[in-house]
Amino acid sequence: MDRLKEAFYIKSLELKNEMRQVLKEHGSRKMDEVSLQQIFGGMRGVKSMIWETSALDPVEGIRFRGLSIPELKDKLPSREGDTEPLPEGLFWLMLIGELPTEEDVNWLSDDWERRRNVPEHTLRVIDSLPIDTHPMTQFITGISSMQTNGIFTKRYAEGMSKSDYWDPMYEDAMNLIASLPTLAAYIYRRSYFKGEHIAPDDTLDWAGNFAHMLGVSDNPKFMSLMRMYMTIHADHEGGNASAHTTHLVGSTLSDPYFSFAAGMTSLAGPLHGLANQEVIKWIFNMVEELGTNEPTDDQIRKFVHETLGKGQVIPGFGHAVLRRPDPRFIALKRFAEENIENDPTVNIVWKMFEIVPPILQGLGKVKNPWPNVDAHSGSILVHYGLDQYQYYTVLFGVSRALGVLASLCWSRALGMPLERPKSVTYDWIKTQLAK
Ligand code: HAX
Repeated sequence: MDRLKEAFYIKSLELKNEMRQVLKEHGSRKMDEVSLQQIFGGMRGVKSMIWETSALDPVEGIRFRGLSIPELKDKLPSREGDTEPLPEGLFWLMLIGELPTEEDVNWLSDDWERRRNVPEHTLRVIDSLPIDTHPMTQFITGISSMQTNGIFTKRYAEGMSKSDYWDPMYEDAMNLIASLPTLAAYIYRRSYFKGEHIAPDDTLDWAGNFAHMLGVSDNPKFMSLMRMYMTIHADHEGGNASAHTTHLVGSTLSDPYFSFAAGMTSLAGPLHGLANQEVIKWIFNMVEELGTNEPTDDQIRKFVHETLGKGQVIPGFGHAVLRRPDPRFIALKRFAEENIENDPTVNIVWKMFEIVPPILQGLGKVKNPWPNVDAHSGSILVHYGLDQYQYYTVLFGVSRALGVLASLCWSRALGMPLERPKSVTYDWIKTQLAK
Protein backbone atom coordinates (compact mmCIF):
# COMPACT_ATOMS: atom_id res chain seq x y z
CA MET A 1 0.00 0.00 0.00
CA ASP A 2 1.41 3.45 -0.86
CA ARG A 3 2.37 5.90 1.90
CA LEU A 4 -0.55 8.31 1.38
CA LYS A 5 -3.10 5.53 1.07
CA GLU A 6 -1.87 3.89 4.26
CA ALA A 7 -1.96 7.18 6.18
CA PHE A 8 -5.47 7.84 4.88
CA TYR A 9 -6.64 4.35 5.85
CA ILE A 10 -5.35 4.66 9.43
CA LYS A 11 -6.83 8.16 9.88
CA SER A 12 -10.18 7.16 8.44
CA LEU A 13 -10.49 4.10 10.68
CA GLU A 14 -9.81 6.25 13.76
CA LEU A 15 -12.31 8.91 12.75
CA LYS A 16 -14.95 6.38 11.76
CA ASN A 17 -14.80 4.75 15.18
CA GLU A 18 -14.87 8.08 16.98
CA MET A 19 -17.82 9.35 14.92
CA ARG A 20 -19.78 6.13 15.55
CA GLN A 21 -19.35 6.60 19.29
CA VAL A 22 -20.36 10.27 19.16
CA LEU A 23 -23.45 9.45 17.11
CA LYS A 24 -24.40 6.71 19.54
CA GLU A 25 -24.19 9.09 22.50
CA HIS A 26 -25.51 12.31 20.95
CA GLY A 27 -27.43 11.22 17.84
CA SER A 28 -30.67 12.93 18.87
CA ARG A 29 -29.09 16.31 19.75
CA LYS A 30 -30.51 19.20 17.64
CA MET A 31 -27.79 21.02 15.70
CA ASP A 32 -29.91 23.33 13.56
CA GLU A 33 -33.40 24.60 12.82
CA VAL A 34 -34.80 25.29 9.38
CA SER A 35 -36.84 28.40 8.57
CA LEU A 36 -39.42 28.78 5.84
CA GLN A 37 -37.04 31.23 4.16
CA GLN A 38 -34.37 28.53 3.99
CA ILE A 39 -36.75 25.94 2.53
CA PHE A 40 -37.67 28.36 -0.26
CA GLY A 41 -34.24 29.97 -0.47
CA GLY A 42 -31.98 27.25 -1.83
CA MET A 43 -31.25 25.74 1.63
CA ARG A 44 -28.79 28.55 2.47
CA GLY A 45 -26.99 27.83 5.71
CA VAL A 46 -28.79 24.55 6.50
CA LYS A 47 -26.26 22.26 8.17
CA SER A 48 -26.71 18.87 6.58
CA MET A 49 -23.42 17.31 5.54
CA ILE A 50 -20.00 16.30 6.86
CA TRP A 51 -17.12 17.74 4.80
CA GLU A 52 -13.66 17.34 6.29
CA THR A 53 -11.39 18.92 3.68
CA SER A 54 -12.33 22.60 4.12
CA ALA A 55 -14.72 24.96 5.90
CA LEU A 56 -16.06 28.34 4.77
CA ASP A 57 -16.62 31.27 7.11
CA PRO A 58 -18.78 34.11 5.67
CA VAL A 59 -16.30 36.76 6.81
CA GLU A 60 -12.91 35.03 6.97
CA GLY A 61 -13.43 32.96 3.83
CA ILE A 62 -12.11 29.50 3.12
CA ARG A 63 -9.86 27.45 5.41
CA PHE A 64 -8.39 24.17 4.22
CA ARG A 65 -7.98 21.92 7.26
CA GLY A 66 -7.84 25.10 9.32
CA LEU A 67 -5.39 26.99 7.09
CA SER A 68 -6.28 30.21 5.26
CA ILE A 69 -5.00 30.92 1.74
CA PRO A 70 -2.07 33.12 2.95
CA GLU A 71 -1.18 30.37 5.45
CA LEU A 72 -1.15 27.78 2.67
CA LYS A 73 1.33 29.98 0.80
CA ASP A 74 3.58 30.06 3.88
CA LYS A 75 3.28 26.42 4.90
CA LEU A 76 2.91 24.23 1.81
CA PRO A 77 6.03 23.20 -0.13
CA SER A 78 6.73 25.05 -3.36
CA ARG A 79 8.87 24.20 -6.33
CA GLU A 80 12.45 25.44 -6.28
CA GLY A 81 12.53 28.95 -7.75
CA ASP A 82 8.80 29.49 -7.15
CA THR A 83 6.97 30.91 -4.14
CA GLU A 84 3.46 29.64 -4.93
CA PRO A 85 2.34 26.44 -3.20
CA LEU A 86 2.20 23.13 -5.06
CA PRO A 87 -1.36 21.75 -5.34
CA GLU A 88 0.03 18.30 -4.54
CA GLY A 89 0.68 19.67 -1.04
CA LEU A 90 -2.88 20.89 -0.67
CA PHE A 91 -4.28 17.53 -1.76
CA TRP A 92 -2.08 15.80 0.83
CA LEU A 93 -3.25 18.22 3.51
CA MET A 94 -6.92 17.85 2.55
CA LEU A 95 -6.77 14.06 2.39
CA ILE A 96 -5.03 13.29 5.65
CA GLY A 97 -5.08 16.58 7.55
CA GLU A 98 -1.29 16.82 7.84
CA LEU A 99 1.17 19.20 6.25
CA PRO A 100 3.35 17.32 3.75
CA THR A 101 7.11 17.49 3.58
CA GLU A 102 8.89 18.33 0.35
CA GLU A 103 9.62 14.63 -0.05
CA ASP A 104 5.90 13.78 0.31
CA VAL A 105 5.00 16.30 -2.36
CA ASN A 106 7.67 15.00 -4.74
CA TRP A 107 6.41 11.47 -4.18
CA LEU A 108 2.86 12.58 -5.02
CA SER A 109 4.02 14.39 -8.19
CA ASP A 110 5.72 11.18 -9.31
CA ASP A 111 2.72 9.05 -8.38
CA TRP A 112 0.36 11.24 -10.43
CA GLU A 113 2.85 11.17 -13.29
CA ARG A 114 2.65 7.36 -13.30
CA ARG A 115 -1.15 7.45 -13.24
CA ARG A 116 -1.77 10.24 -15.77
CA ASN A 117 -2.66 8.13 -18.82
CA VAL A 118 -5.87 9.06 -20.68
CA PRO A 119 -7.37 6.11 -22.58
CA GLU A 120 -7.14 6.29 -26.36
CA HIS A 121 -10.91 5.91 -26.74
CA THR A 122 -11.45 9.07 -24.65
CA LEU A 123 -9.39 11.09 -27.12
CA ARG A 124 -11.38 9.58 -30.00
CA VAL A 125 -14.70 10.39 -28.28
CA ILE A 126 -13.59 14.01 -27.87
CA ASP A 127 -12.34 14.15 -31.47
CA SER A 128 -15.79 13.07 -32.65
CA LEU A 129 -17.42 16.21 -31.20
CA PRO A 130 -17.79 19.34 -33.37
CA ILE A 131 -14.67 21.50 -33.00
CA ASP A 132 -16.63 24.41 -31.51
CA THR A 133 -18.20 22.26 -28.77
CA HIS A 134 -17.96 24.13 -25.48
CA PRO A 135 -14.82 22.97 -23.62
CA MET A 136 -16.93 22.02 -20.57
CA THR A 137 -19.01 19.67 -22.74
CA GLN A 138 -15.79 18.09 -24.00
CA PHE A 139 -14.43 17.89 -20.44
CA ILE A 140 -17.54 16.23 -19.01
CA THR A 141 -17.75 13.83 -21.98
CA GLY A 142 -14.07 12.95 -21.56
CA ILE A 143 -14.42 12.28 -17.81
CA SER A 144 -17.50 10.09 -18.32
CA SER A 145 -15.77 8.12 -21.07
CA MET A 146 -12.83 7.35 -18.75
CA GLN A 147 -15.27 5.55 -16.46
CA THR A 148 -14.45 2.40 -18.42
CA ASN A 149 -11.23 2.36 -16.34
CA GLY A 150 -13.13 2.62 -13.05
CA ILE A 151 -11.90 0.21 -10.40
CA PHE A 152 -14.66 0.86 -7.86
CA THR A 153 -17.47 -0.22 -10.20
CA LYS A 154 -15.56 -3.35 -11.22
CA ARG A 155 -14.85 -4.34 -7.62
CA TYR A 156 -18.47 -3.64 -6.64
CA ALA A 157 -19.68 -5.95 -9.41
CA GLU A 158 -17.32 -8.63 -8.07
CA GLY A 159 -18.99 -8.39 -4.66
CA MET A 160 -16.69 -6.15 -2.63
CA SER A 161 -17.40 -5.73 1.09
CA LYS A 162 -18.62 -2.32 2.36
CA SER A 163 -15.54 -2.03 4.52
CA ASP A 164 -13.37 -2.04 1.38
CA TYR A 165 -15.13 0.78 -0.49
CA TRP A 166 -12.48 3.31 0.49
CA ASP A 167 -9.73 1.37 -1.33
CA PRO A 168 -10.88 1.43 -5.01
CA MET A 169 -12.35 4.87 -4.31
CA TYR A 170 -8.86 6.11 -3.47
CA GLU A 171 -7.38 4.43 -6.57
CA ASP A 172 -10.01 5.87 -8.91
CA ALA A 173 -9.71 9.34 -7.36
CA MET A 174 -5.93 9.34 -7.73
CA ASN A 175 -6.07 8.04 -11.33
CA LEU A 176 -8.69 10.60 -12.27
CA ILE A 177 -6.87 13.57 -10.72
CA ALA A 178 -3.63 12.47 -12.37
CA SER A 179 -5.20 12.30 -15.83
CA LEU A 180 -7.19 15.56 -15.75
CA PRO A 181 -4.35 17.89 -16.90
CA THR A 182 -3.70 15.60 -19.90
CA LEU A 183 -7.41 15.52 -20.77
CA ALA A 184 -7.88 19.28 -20.25
CA ALA A 185 -4.75 20.21 -22.26
CA TYR A 186 -5.92 17.90 -25.04
CA ILE A 187 -9.23 19.78 -25.20
CA TYR A 188 -7.49 23.16 -25.21
CA ARG A 189 -5.04 22.31 -28.00
CA ARG A 190 -7.77 20.61 -30.03
CA SER A 191 -10.17 23.54 -29.71
CA TYR A 192 -7.77 26.42 -30.30
CA PHE A 193 -4.50 25.13 -31.82
CA LYS A 194 -5.60 22.78 -34.61
CA GLY A 195 -4.91 19.72 -32.48
CA GLU A 196 -1.18 20.46 -32.23
CA HIS A 197 -0.64 18.69 -28.91
CA ILE A 198 2.34 19.13 -26.62
CA ALA A 199 4.03 16.12 -25.01
CA PRO A 200 4.19 16.13 -21.20
CA ASP A 201 7.41 17.10 -19.42
CA ASP A 202 8.26 14.45 -16.81
CA THR A 203 10.53 16.79 -14.91
CA LEU A 204 7.60 19.01 -13.98
CA ASP A 205 5.01 18.85 -11.21
CA TRP A 206 1.27 18.28 -11.81
CA ALA A 207 0.26 21.93 -12.35
CA GLY A 208 3.56 22.92 -13.97
CA ASN A 209 3.18 20.14 -16.51
CA PHE A 210 -0.43 21.22 -17.14
CA ALA A 211 0.78 24.77 -17.89
CA HIS A 212 3.45 23.30 -20.16
CA MET A 213 0.95 21.14 -22.10
CA LEU A 214 -1.41 24.11 -22.56
CA GLY A 215 1.46 25.83 -24.36
CA VAL A 216 0.09 29.29 -23.60
CA SER A 217 3.21 31.10 -22.49
CA ASP A 218 6.94 30.51 -21.98
CA ASN A 219 6.86 32.91 -19.07
CA PRO A 220 7.69 30.89 -15.91
CA LYS A 221 5.19 33.10 -14.08
CA PHE A 222 2.39 31.37 -16.01
CA MET A 223 3.45 28.08 -14.44
CA SER A 224 3.56 29.77 -11.08
CA LEU A 225 0.05 31.13 -11.71
CA MET A 226 -1.23 27.64 -12.57
CA ARG A 227 0.15 26.27 -9.28
CA MET A 228 -1.62 28.93 -7.25
CA TYR A 229 -4.78 28.81 -9.42
CA MET A 230 -5.01 25.02 -8.95
CA THR A 231 -4.55 25.51 -5.19
CA ILE A 232 -7.07 28.26 -4.48
CA HIS A 233 -9.95 26.79 -6.55
CA ALA A 234 -9.63 23.28 -5.11
CA ASP A 235 -12.32 23.27 -2.43
CA HIS A 236 -14.94 25.59 -0.89
CA GLU A 237 -16.54 23.35 1.74
CA GLY A 238 -19.27 20.88 0.79
CA GLY A 239 -22.39 22.95 0.12
CA ASN A 240 -21.37 24.64 -3.13
CA ALA A 241 -23.07 23.17 -6.18
CA SER A 242 -20.13 21.28 -7.74
CA ALA A 243 -19.02 19.78 -4.42
CA HIS A 244 -22.53 18.96 -3.30
CA THR A 245 -23.39 17.35 -6.65
CA THR A 246 -20.26 15.18 -6.53
CA HIS A 247 -21.13 14.22 -2.95
CA LEU A 248 -24.78 13.45 -3.73
CA VAL A 249 -24.02 11.32 -6.77
CA GLY A 250 -21.19 9.56 -4.92
CA SER A 251 -23.61 8.70 -2.10
CA THR A 252 -25.42 6.35 -4.49
CA LEU A 253 -22.08 4.49 -4.85
CA SER A 254 -21.59 5.91 -8.32
CA ASP A 255 -17.84 5.85 -8.86
CA PRO A 256 -15.55 8.93 -8.92
CA TYR A 257 -15.79 9.27 -12.72
CA PHE A 258 -19.59 9.50 -12.68
CA SER A 259 -19.67 11.60 -9.52
CA PHE A 260 -17.05 14.08 -10.68
CA ALA A 261 -18.59 14.35 -14.18
CA ALA A 262 -21.89 15.21 -12.47
CA GLY A 263 -20.10 17.78 -10.28
CA MET A 264 -18.70 19.36 -13.42
CA THR A 265 -22.17 19.74 -14.92
CA SER A 266 -22.92 21.91 -11.86
CA LEU A 267 -19.73 23.89 -12.24
CA ALA A 268 -20.76 24.64 -15.83
CA GLY A 269 -23.64 26.86 -14.66
CA PRO A 270 -23.21 30.67 -14.95
CA LEU A 271 -24.11 31.28 -11.30
CA HIS A 272 -21.23 28.95 -10.32
CA GLY A 273 -17.98 28.13 -12.16
CA LEU A 274 -18.99 29.44 -15.57
CA ALA A 275 -18.96 32.92 -14.00
CA ASN A 276 -15.20 33.08 -14.75
CA GLN A 277 -15.92 33.03 -18.49
CA GLU A 278 -18.87 35.39 -18.09
CA VAL A 279 -16.69 38.02 -16.38
CA ILE A 280 -14.23 38.24 -19.29
CA LYS A 281 -17.04 38.04 -21.83
CA TRP A 282 -18.70 40.97 -20.03
CA ILE A 283 -15.45 42.99 -19.98
CA PHE A 284 -14.66 42.24 -23.65
CA ASN A 285 -18.21 43.27 -24.64
CA MET A 286 -17.85 46.52 -22.73
CA VAL A 287 -14.45 47.26 -24.29
CA GLU A 288 -15.79 46.55 -27.75
CA GLU A 289 -18.89 48.64 -27.27
CA LEU A 290 -16.95 51.59 -25.89
CA GLY A 291 -14.09 51.26 -28.38
CA THR A 292 -11.44 51.56 -25.66
CA ASN A 293 -9.70 49.16 -23.28
CA GLU A 294 -9.19 52.01 -20.83
CA PRO A 295 -12.75 52.91 -19.89
CA THR A 296 -13.35 55.70 -17.39
CA ASP A 297 -15.08 55.05 -14.06
CA ASP A 298 -18.23 56.67 -15.41
CA GLN A 299 -18.26 54.47 -18.50
CA ILE A 300 -17.91 51.32 -16.36
CA ARG A 301 -20.62 52.55 -13.99
CA LYS A 302 -22.98 53.15 -16.93
CA PHE A 303 -22.28 49.67 -18.35
CA VAL A 304 -22.98 48.08 -14.96
CA HIS A 305 -26.30 49.92 -14.72
CA GLU A 306 -27.21 48.88 -18.27
CA THR A 307 -26.53 45.21 -17.41
CA LEU A 308 -28.68 45.43 -14.29
CA GLY A 309 -31.35 47.26 -16.28
CA LYS A 310 -31.59 44.27 -18.62
CA GLY A 311 -32.40 42.07 -15.62
CA GLN A 312 -28.95 40.40 -15.64
CA VAL A 313 -26.46 39.83 -12.84
CA ILE A 314 -22.96 41.33 -12.72
CA PRO A 315 -20.78 38.24 -13.10
CA GLY A 316 -18.03 37.76 -10.54
CA PHE A 317 -19.86 39.62 -7.77
CA GLY A 318 -21.92 38.23 -4.90
CA HIS A 319 -21.79 34.94 -3.07
CA ALA A 320 -24.18 32.55 -1.38
CA VAL A 321 -22.04 32.34 1.79
CA LEU A 322 -19.27 34.98 1.75
CA ARG A 323 -20.01 38.44 3.12
CA ARG A 324 -16.62 40.08 2.39
CA PRO A 325 -14.30 40.24 -0.65
CA ASP A 326 -13.40 36.64 -1.46
CA PRO A 327 -9.88 35.77 -0.14
CA ARG A 328 -9.34 33.93 -3.44
CA PHE A 329 -9.98 37.25 -5.26
CA ILE A 330 -7.50 38.92 -2.89
CA ALA A 331 -4.90 36.16 -3.55
CA LEU A 332 -5.24 36.67 -7.31
CA LYS A 333 -5.02 40.44 -6.85
CA ARG A 334 -1.83 39.97 -4.85
CA PHE A 335 -0.40 37.79 -7.63
CA ALA A 336 -1.26 40.44 -10.25
CA GLU A 337 0.23 43.25 -8.14
CA GLU A 338 3.47 41.31 -7.74
CA ASN A 339 3.82 40.08 -11.32
CA ILE A 340 1.84 42.23 -13.74
CA GLU A 341 2.38 45.87 -14.60
CA ASN A 342 -0.30 48.04 -16.09
CA ASP A 343 -2.42 45.48 -17.91
CA PRO A 344 -5.67 46.93 -19.32
CA THR A 345 -7.94 43.97 -18.40
CA VAL A 346 -6.46 43.69 -14.90
CA ASN A 347 -6.92 47.46 -14.50
CA ILE A 348 -10.61 47.15 -15.42
CA VAL A 349 -11.04 44.40 -12.79
CA TRP A 350 -9.45 46.64 -10.16
CA LYS A 351 -11.68 49.55 -11.15
CA MET A 352 -14.72 47.27 -10.92
CA PHE A 353 -13.64 46.31 -7.39
CA GLU A 354 -14.23 49.98 -6.45
CA ILE A 355 -17.22 50.72 -8.67
CA VAL A 356 -19.52 47.67 -8.53
CA PRO A 357 -20.03 47.06 -4.75
CA PRO A 358 -21.72 50.43 -4.00
CA ILE A 359 -24.02 49.95 -7.00
CA LEU A 360 -25.02 46.45 -5.87
CA GLN A 361 -25.43 47.70 -2.30
CA GLY A 362 -27.76 50.38 -3.65
CA LEU A 363 -30.11 47.70 -5.00
CA GLY A 364 -30.97 46.89 -1.41
CA LYS A 365 -31.29 43.14 -1.94
CA VAL A 366 -27.80 41.82 -2.74
CA LYS A 367 -26.46 40.18 0.43
CA ASN A 368 -22.81 40.30 -0.65
CA PRO A 369 -21.81 43.10 -3.05
CA TRP A 370 -18.13 42.08 -3.10
CA PRO A 371 -16.18 40.29 -5.83
CA ASN A 372 -15.74 36.53 -5.77
CA VAL A 373 -12.86 34.46 -7.20
CA ASP A 374 -14.25 34.58 -10.74
CA ALA A 375 -14.04 38.38 -10.91
CA HIS A 376 -10.25 38.26 -11.09
CA SER A 377 -9.03 34.93 -12.47
CA GLY A 378 -9.76 35.57 -16.17
CA SER A 379 -7.94 38.91 -16.40
CA ILE A 380 -4.66 37.29 -15.31
CA LEU A 381 -5.13 34.45 -17.80
CA VAL A 382 -5.74 37.03 -20.54
CA HIS A 383 -2.51 38.76 -19.55
CA TYR A 384 -0.51 35.58 -20.20
CA GLY A 385 -2.28 34.97 -23.52
CA LEU A 386 -5.02 32.55 -22.46
CA ASP A 387 -7.89 34.67 -23.75
CA GLN A 388 -10.17 31.84 -24.98
CA TYR A 389 -12.54 32.49 -22.11
CA GLN A 390 -14.87 29.59 -22.89
CA TYR A 391 -12.07 27.39 -21.59
CA TYR A 392 -11.81 28.98 -18.13
CA THR A 393 -14.30 26.74 -16.35
CA VAL A 394 -12.26 23.68 -17.37
CA LEU A 395 -9.30 25.13 -15.44
CA PHE A 396 -11.56 25.62 -12.43
CA GLY A 397 -12.79 22.02 -12.84
CA VAL A 398 -9.32 20.47 -12.90
CA SER A 399 -8.57 22.21 -9.61
CA ARG A 400 -11.96 21.41 -8.02
CA ALA A 401 -11.21 17.69 -8.52
CA LEU A 402 -8.66 17.89 -5.70
CA GLY A 403 -11.17 18.84 -3.02
CA VAL A 404 -14.24 16.95 -4.12
CA LEU A 405 -12.40 13.71 -4.82
CA ALA A 406 -10.50 13.84 -1.51
CA SER A 407 -13.89 14.32 0.14
CA LEU A 408 -15.41 11.45 -1.83
CA CYS A 409 -12.67 9.18 -0.44
CA TRP A 410 -13.65 10.33 3.06
CA SER A 411 -17.36 9.75 2.45
CA ARG A 412 -16.77 6.13 1.45
CA ALA A 413 -14.20 5.52 4.19
CA LEU A 414 -16.59 6.87 6.82
CA GLY A 415 -19.47 4.80 5.47
CA MET A 416 -21.63 7.84 4.68
CA PRO A 417 -25.14 6.77 3.60
CA LEU A 418 -27.20 7.55 0.53
CA GLU A 419 -28.13 11.25 0.66
CA ARG A 420 -31.87 11.73 0.70
CA PRO A 421 -33.25 14.99 2.13
CA LYS A 422 -36.98 15.67 2.55
CA SER A 423 -39.02 17.76 0.16
CA VAL A 424 -42.46 19.14 1.02
CA THR A 425 -45.37 20.43 -1.00
CA TYR A 426 -46.67 24.00 -0.75
CA ASP A 427 -49.91 22.58 0.65
CA TRP A 428 -47.93 20.97 3.47
CA ILE A 429 -46.36 24.37 4.24
CA LYS A 430 -49.77 26.04 4.33
CA THR A 431 -51.09 23.35 6.66
CA GLN A 432 -48.16 23.89 9.02
CA LEU A 433 -48.66 27.66 8.99
CA ALA A 434 -52.35 27.26 9.78
CA LYS A 435 -51.64 25.17 12.90
N1 HAX B 1 -25.56 41.13 -9.75
C1 HAX B 1 -26.88 41.46 -9.71
N2 HAX B 1 -27.73 40.98 -8.82
C2 HAX B 1 -27.25 40.14 -7.90
C3 HAX B 1 -25.91 39.78 -7.83
C4 HAX B 1 -25.04 40.30 -8.83
N3 HAX B 1 -23.75 39.96 -8.91
N4 HAX B 1 -25.72 38.94 -6.80
C5 HAX B 1 -26.91 38.76 -6.22
N5 HAX B 1 -27.85 39.48 -6.89
C6 HAX B 1 -29.30 39.50 -6.66
C7 HAX B 1 -29.85 38.07 -6.84
O1 HAX B 1 -30.02 37.77 -8.22
C8 HAX B 1 -31.13 38.15 -6.05
O2 HAX B 1 -32.06 38.86 -6.83
P1 HAX B 1 -33.64 38.45 -6.84
O3 HAX B 1 -34.09 38.54 -5.40
O4 HAX B 1 -34.26 39.45 -7.74
O5 HAX B 1 -33.68 37.04 -7.37
C9 HAX B 1 -30.75 39.05 -4.87
O6 HAX B 1 -29.59 39.80 -5.31
C10 HAX B 1 -30.38 38.30 -3.61
O7 HAX B 1 -29.36 37.38 -3.91
P2 HAX B 1 -28.28 36.97 -2.78
O8 HAX B 1 -29.03 36.36 -1.65
O9 HAX B 1 -27.40 38.12 -2.50
O10 HAX B 1 -27.38 35.91 -3.55
P3 HAX B 1 -27.64 34.35 -3.74
O11 HAX B 1 -27.08 33.64 -2.55
O12 HAX B 1 -29.07 34.07 -4.08
O13 HAX B 1 -26.79 34.06 -5.03
C11 HAX B 1 -24.89 34.23 -6.45
C12 HAX B 1 -25.38 34.06 -5.01
C13 HAX B 1 -23.40 33.97 -6.49
C14 HAX B 1 -25.62 33.20 -7.34
C15 HAX B 1 -25.22 35.65 -6.92
O14 HAX B 1 -24.52 36.58 -6.12
C16 HAX B 1 -24.89 35.90 -8.40
O15 HAX B 1 -25.74 35.62 -9.25
N6 HAX B 1 -23.67 36.42 -8.70
C17 HAX B 1 -23.22 36.58 -10.08
C18 HAX B 1 -22.76 35.27 -10.67
C19 HAX B 1 -21.44 34.83 -10.03
O16 HAX B 1 -20.50 35.58 -9.92
N7 HAX B 1 -21.38 33.55 -9.65
C20 HAX B 1 -20.14 32.95 -9.09
C21 HAX B 1 -20.23 32.79 -7.57
C22 HAX B 1 -18.98 32.18 -6.98
C23 HAX B 1 -18.82 30.78 -7.45
O17 HAX B 1 -19.58 29.88 -7.19
N8 HAX B 1 -17.84 30.57 -8.25
O18 HAX B 1 -17.71 29.42 -8.89
